[in-house]
Order: sequence, then C-alpha cells, then structure tokens
Amino acid sequence: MNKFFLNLGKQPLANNYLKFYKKNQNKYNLKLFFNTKNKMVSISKRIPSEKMFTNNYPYRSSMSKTMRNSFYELSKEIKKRFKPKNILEIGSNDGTFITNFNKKNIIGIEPCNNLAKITSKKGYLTYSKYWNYELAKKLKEKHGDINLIYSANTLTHISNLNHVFKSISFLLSQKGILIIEDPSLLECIKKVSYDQFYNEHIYLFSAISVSNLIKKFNLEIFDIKNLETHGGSIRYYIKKVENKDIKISNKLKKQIQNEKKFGLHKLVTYEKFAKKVKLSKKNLLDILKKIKSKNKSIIGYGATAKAVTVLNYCNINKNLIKSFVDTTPEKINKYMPGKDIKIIKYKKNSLLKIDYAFLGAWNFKKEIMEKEKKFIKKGGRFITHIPSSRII
Ligand code: JHZ
Repeated sequence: MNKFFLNLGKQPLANNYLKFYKKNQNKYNLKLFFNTKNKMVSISKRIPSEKMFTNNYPYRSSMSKTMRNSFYELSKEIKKRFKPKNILEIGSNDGTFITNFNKKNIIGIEPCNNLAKITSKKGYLTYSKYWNYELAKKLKEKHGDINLIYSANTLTHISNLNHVFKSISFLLSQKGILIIEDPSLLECIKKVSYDQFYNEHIYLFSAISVSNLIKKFNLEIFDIKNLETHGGSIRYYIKKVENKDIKISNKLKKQIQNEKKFGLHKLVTYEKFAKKVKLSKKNLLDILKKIKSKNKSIIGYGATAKAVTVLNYCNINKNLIKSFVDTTPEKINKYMPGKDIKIIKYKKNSLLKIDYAFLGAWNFKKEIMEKEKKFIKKGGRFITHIPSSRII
C-alpha cells in the first residue's frame, strides 16, 4: 500500500540549531512514500514528538509580516462568519493567531513551553501539552464543547492522525467548526518544493487525502481556501457530517478535480516528481559552484527548516554558502542543523557586501525582495531552487 518514491538522504532534526558545530550529529533517513489506498503522502521514519518539539523550539510564527497578516485576516473572518463562543488553537506557537481574540474566549495548546510561556504571559490561557485524547477529555470536563477549533501547520506534524481527529471530533460541538491549514501537496508537486519534507512534516495533505481521512470521524470538508503562505497552503473548513445547516461549497469539488487532473491520486506523478527533485539538486549545485569559481560570495537568507532539507540533501557546506542570516533570536549564532554553516543576526545592511543570497525562506520571496531593494539595486542577486534552480 505504501509505495516508496524519493530518498532525501540522512537528515538531522530540522529545528535542532546547535551552538557548536558537531560533525557527528544524529541523522535519520528521510524517505517519502505514497499510500495508494488513502492517497496520503508521508515520510517513513517517525521521530518521537518529545524529541522535536522541545522547550527550546526556535520557530516563531510572529517573525514574518506575512504570517501576522494571514492570522489577523482569518481572525476577522472567523468573528464575522462563525461567531464562535469559544475557540481552541492546537499548536498556538507564540500566540500570533490567538492574540487577535478576546482573552476570555480562546485557549491555546502548545507543547513547546518556551512558546506557550510567551502567550501565557500576555494573559492567554495556554496549555503546554501535546494534543491527544486524554487532553481533549480534560478540556471537555473543564471548558465543555468547543465551537471552533483551529490548527495551522501542526496536525501534519503528529504521527497518529486517527488519534488526532478522534480527539478533535470528541471535543467539537455538534455545530462546531474545525479549520486546519497546512502546506498543499499540489503546490509542493507543482513547485518541486521537496524541502517541504523534513522530519517534522510527517504528512503533506491534499484535499483528496484529508477527505478520505476525516470520514471515519464523522467529519467532512465544507469549504477550502488556497493560501500563498508557506509556499502554497490549503485552509480546510470542516464540520460534523450531521450538521446539515452548512452547504458544501463547490470549491472543494473543484480542488479535488484539480488534484486529480494533476495526478495526485497516482504513484506515477510522484515518480516524475522524484526525477525533477534530482535535477533540481544537480542544477542548484552547478549554480553555486559556478558562482564560487568566480570568487563571489553567497549567503543564505532565512534559516528555515526547509533549507535544512536542501543543505543536507544537496550536501551544501560552508565552502558554498558561507553563512545564513535570520531574524529569529533563538537561531542566531547557532549552526544550520547537520552543517558547518553559522546563522548570523540579520541587520539592515547584512547584504551590502554580499554578491548572492540563497533564498532559504523562498516562501517569503515577495516580502524579502521588497525589503532588500538596496541589495538588488547594487547588483546583488537572489538564488532560488523553486520552482527550478536559478538566479533571479
Ligand atoms: P518559515 C517552520 O518551517 C517549521 P520553516 C514548522 N515545522 C512548520 O511547519 C512551518 O514553519 C510552518 C526568517 N526570516 O516560516 C524567519 C527572516 O530572517 O519559512 C524564519 O526563521 N527574514 C513549524 O522554518 C524563517 O526565515 C525575513 O524577512 O521552513 C522563515 O521560516 C523573513 C520573512 C523570514 O518556516
């Protein structure tokens, strides 16, 4: 049932930024599989959540204007469209979404205590716990049914999806709404963004696979929205099957048609994708080596989890990309996981003495290019591997 289609090699924990470079870091096989029955794409090796989502988790959603805006816009939509009495966010990170709501009506769940603390300090009730059935039971006892549950870029990080949706369905009120958003498999395949796969991303969702998955838990998608965030994501609006007050939007049908047109339900599509990924690697290495042969400097821009996949899969070291710049305090002065490449604090003039910048955060290309007009004006160039490796 699970068919192998791509090997991205040995990869370190994507968000494990180390203070000192260690040659022998723990690395895990990153192999991708397509399930011919339920059409789910997943990675093989499952790392325990406790190893990945620690009390020093460095990723903060508040670091980009794009994400702050996206959560703000959604909060306005939720208030207007669904008017929920209470809301729960699974994976509330540093509170970028929940702080758009009244403190009395929203609860956050965030296992990484360093992040949960940030929201708690602002007066928002945040449980520093992993999402599971036991927690759902406790929440129900304490707060009753929940009207709206939201989760962005979290559920694909949890290995046991049956457990995840069983717990959600249990806690959600009869007329309740579940909204989830995660990177879109269709966009990943179209953009050859193989770096959406790393050990935290156990699954990559499509409308087809989510529909198949949630059926068992008395849930169905009634609307979807394609988003530009994280390189192309889908927001799924989900309800209980017996709630007939809400009509199923045509957009869902169209999305599934599109996904089928693109072949997301067939193994051969993933085999073709794998070939493109190999070409992307070859071309990226050719570009970097050619630039270096002319004695020009290259840094990385945005020390993303995605960039960790690229560096480790393509075997890119300090001799090709000398450092990365990033704004996240938790990443600064540490090393890219698995690599001898240091992360430097981003400053306004960080790029002025640099010739080329590899877009680790290619998903924020618009925001970054806008910010770095001075660099481009003085002849600086960005390098990207999305949708194909090139200089822009
Ligand atoms: P960004 C993380 O992936 C991990 P990553 C996680 N598993 C997940 O699912 C997604 O997020 C949602 C920096 N930056 O969002 C900030 C600048 O320095 O693409 C971040 O470190 N300057 C939870 O890591 C990084 O880039 C800037 O101007 O792939 C962006 O990380 C901007 C815009 C960003 O997620």
